[in-house]
Amino acid sequence: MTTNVILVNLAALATIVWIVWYFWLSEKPRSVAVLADGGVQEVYIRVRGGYNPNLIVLSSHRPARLHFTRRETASCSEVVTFPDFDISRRLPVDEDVTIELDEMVPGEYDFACQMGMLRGKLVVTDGAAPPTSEELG
Ligand SMILES: [Cu+2]
Repeated sequence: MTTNVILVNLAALATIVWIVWYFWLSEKPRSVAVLADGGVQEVYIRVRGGYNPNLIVLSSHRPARLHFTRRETASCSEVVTFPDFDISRRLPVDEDVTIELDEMVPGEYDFACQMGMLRGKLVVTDGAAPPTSEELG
């Protein structure tokens, strides 16, 4: 193997490592729902190259309202799906799309774009209200 081939392979490997880290391993800030009047947990999610936040902590004792706003035209993020709840929603650019969820059994529920490239997760805990950031550590 010539040096050039080795360098190309190393560059390819570095790219793969970066992709794995970026999409699956990097810790993005988690979000705790805001409790609105009427006891509904409100969460605002910005969609642009991913979901921000992509880790959302909810209480199992209250319904939730997820507001998605897609700030890009890339077709990848056009649809958001919640496979566990059989929900699939189109996200028109710059529109607030609200997904209403009833009280959920504690657990983890993934959401993603249609091809599963953008991913997020709801973490539903047994707390009476959304946990505070101190409780989360
Ligand atoms: Cu996609």
